[in-house]
Amino acid sequence: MEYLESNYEKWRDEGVLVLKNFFSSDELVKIQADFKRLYGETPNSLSHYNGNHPGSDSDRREQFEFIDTLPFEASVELNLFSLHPKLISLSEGLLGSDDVRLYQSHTWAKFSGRANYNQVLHCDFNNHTLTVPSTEVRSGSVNYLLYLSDVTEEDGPFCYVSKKDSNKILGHRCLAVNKTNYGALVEKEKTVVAPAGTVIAYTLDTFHRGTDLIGSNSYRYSMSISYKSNGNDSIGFHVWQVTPARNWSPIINNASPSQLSCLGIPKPGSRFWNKTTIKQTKERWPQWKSDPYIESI
Ligand SMILES: O=C(O)CCC(=O)C(=O)O
Ligand SMILES: [Fe+2]
Repeated sequence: MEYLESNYEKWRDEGVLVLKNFFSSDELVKIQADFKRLYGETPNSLSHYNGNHPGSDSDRREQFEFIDTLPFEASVELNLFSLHPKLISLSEGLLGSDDVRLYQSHTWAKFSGRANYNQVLHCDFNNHTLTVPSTEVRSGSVNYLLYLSDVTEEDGPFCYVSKKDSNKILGHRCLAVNKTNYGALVEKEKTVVAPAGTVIAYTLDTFHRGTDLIGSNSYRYSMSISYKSNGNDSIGFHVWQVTPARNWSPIINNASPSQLSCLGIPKPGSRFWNKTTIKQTKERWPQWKSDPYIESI
């Protein structure tokens, strides 16, 4: 994690880290094949449709039309991608915690012409907490946007304003913009044009926005993923337990104890585990790898 040490101040002061090629093209082969199968490369080739995303207006609904939530009807690799050991350790480093939780995991495809993906600059805290972002970067949360296709200027790149710049323009820790200062903020915007495999990490108090796909046949594959420290009840998004009817087996059967703990499954050694809970969990998930849990009691 050398890049973390050299980038920590940047993360704290700017609120964004762009880690190009964090995932190698080899690591993306199965992931991209799944996206292609689930979403296709044009909206007309879609085999997957999830059009009921609640939004405040039709524009919003359209932007979020091709979005899905973990677990996915896809390979083990895609199901475990937001729990990738490299993302877990990056989150631990950025949050300063050795016990982190995955609280958001979406696949998301965008297609030129399908919606207007331009957003206004905003901070994401609104639907991650009922209060405001923490002033301590380590007690907050880390949001990731993962590029899973190459993103040029034409493919709807993510744009952001560093906290250093937004603090200068809006005043320290201002979380809202108005008509008077919006133009100055936009002038400081940086555009993330980057290859597939890039990870953009950003805090809940960093201004950013999605942009429109302007290529004639562009698509953008991405995942939006969020982590927080264990015990931080002020932040949330998904409740994993609420979807038992979805297929959790690729995850339960293949994830390591440390990956499962990011979903709230107690680690081996926790008081939760005893002969009864292990036996009954095994009955519920026969392929679950229970050895580390058995060994720990
Ligand atoms: O997709 C993007 O580039 C950013 C989207 C975004 O910021 C959002 O939907 O809150
Ligand atoms: Fe956002």
